[in-house]
Amino acid sequence: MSRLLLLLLLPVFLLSACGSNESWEKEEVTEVSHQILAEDVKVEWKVEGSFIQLKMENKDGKPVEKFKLNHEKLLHLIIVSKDLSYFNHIHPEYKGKGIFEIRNDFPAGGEYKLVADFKPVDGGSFTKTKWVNIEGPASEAVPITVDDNLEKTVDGKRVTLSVVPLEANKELTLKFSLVDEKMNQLITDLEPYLGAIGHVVILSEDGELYLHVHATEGQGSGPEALFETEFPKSGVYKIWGQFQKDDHVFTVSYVVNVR
Ligand SMILES: [Cu+2]
Repeated sequence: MSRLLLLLLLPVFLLSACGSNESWEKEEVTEVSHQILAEDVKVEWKVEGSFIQLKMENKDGKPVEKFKLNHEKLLHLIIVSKDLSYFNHIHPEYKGKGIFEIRNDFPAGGEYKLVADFKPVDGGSFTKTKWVNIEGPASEAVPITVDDNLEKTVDGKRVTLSVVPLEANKELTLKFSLVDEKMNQLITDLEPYLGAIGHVVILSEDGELYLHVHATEGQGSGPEALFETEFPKSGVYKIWGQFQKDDHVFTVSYVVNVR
């Protein structure tokens, strides 16, 4: 009797095992095909005078329409002049259908690098860049010189940067120490800027390498702000640190030579 039952049940077991395995495999496949890779997303850039438009498309030319909030914004746009003397960090408005728009007053004609950071739903953190030529009289290029002193004062705030170690291909920490110059006091009332203690952008001297920088989690409000990154190769880099205090965002920049 029991042998009969076993013979009857065996095919059922085999069938169900096989069936569930098949559907599991199918699920895997669908999930993989859902993931968007950076190379699958293309940005159509349109820059006319001060008007900037970005159109996010997939390989088939269809708009990529859904984005995740990343540091409180759907899209971060960094604009730098070719000599890296001009820097702006702005947030274009989402118009739907994969289109973002904003205006930016370029200070002079000439070449600028535009860097867009965004996260499509079903994708990772993507960075897309574009060199554009802005019409109009160009200003004279400011040569990039390596700072021998990483102490800068902006709007009455003295910000000292230390980078240890200042070497390529090593995980390193950027430490900004902030002092109120007038009061000669440590700044301990930094406000969160884009959901973090600050924002840091790094570009190589030629503007070609853009580094992702992450604020160390769980930091307070000063007087120190820590960030983690890694320089991909030796050379000269410009670093911009952005912080917020008294409702006002200020930017400090440094030029370093990475061994
Ligand atoms: Cu931003």
